[in-house]
Amino acid sequence: MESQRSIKDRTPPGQRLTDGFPVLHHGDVPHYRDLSKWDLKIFGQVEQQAVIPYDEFMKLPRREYGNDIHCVTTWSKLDNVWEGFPVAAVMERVKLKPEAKFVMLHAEQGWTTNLPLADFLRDTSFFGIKHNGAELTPEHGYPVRMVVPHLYFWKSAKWLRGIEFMVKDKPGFWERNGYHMYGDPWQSQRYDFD
Ligand SMILES: Nc1nc2c(c(=O)[nH]1)N[C@H]1C(S)=C(S)[C@@H](COP(=O)(O)O)O[C@H]1N2
Ligand SMILES: [Mo]
Repeated sequence: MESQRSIKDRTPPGQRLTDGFPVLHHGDVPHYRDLSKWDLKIFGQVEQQAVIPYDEFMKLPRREYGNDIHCVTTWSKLDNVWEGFPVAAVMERVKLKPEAKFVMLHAEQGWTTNLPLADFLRDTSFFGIKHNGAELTPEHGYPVRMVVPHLYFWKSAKWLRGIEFMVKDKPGFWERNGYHMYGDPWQSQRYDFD
């Protein structure tokens, strides 16, 4: 159990703990007025692409998740409690082609981040809608953000709109700008030369 490990053992090398919840992103915060226009598109290496409208997405089974998050800029925040949807609930809507090995997460305004399929499918990865009891604020990714807690937090796309399955790994936004392709906080995989 996470909570039985000491705080020191839960803090990756080079990280400092914070009780706050810093806001970090590139570009503007989207403010949604009309969520009837929101959908999540699942495409790429799938037999048939799927588009899940907001109302339908919100009806997926919800779960509570507890985790620690580690940002590449050296802050870590322990004991987050989230409400979200399991990745498996969304994966029921598509049939993956056997060639699918990597995922590109697409956010509003064209922001992207890449990760291996196996990391996306881990049962600790999820679509987050609430953090510590409150609906996500616009700054933290409202209405839906990805949460992949075992990788640096830049892989946790805010304002998620698309999931693309790929044959080969491709760099997303920060990965094209010098960040690591994988981003394991326990291996300090911060930059492409780490
Ligand atoms: N869509 C989008 N998601 C994003 C980013 C971004 O620029 N755009 N930045 C990432 C980075 S670098 C971090 S550290 C976390 C920060 O999440 P927070 O602002 O909720 O702390 O969001 C990640 N998700
Ligand atoms: Mo970050």
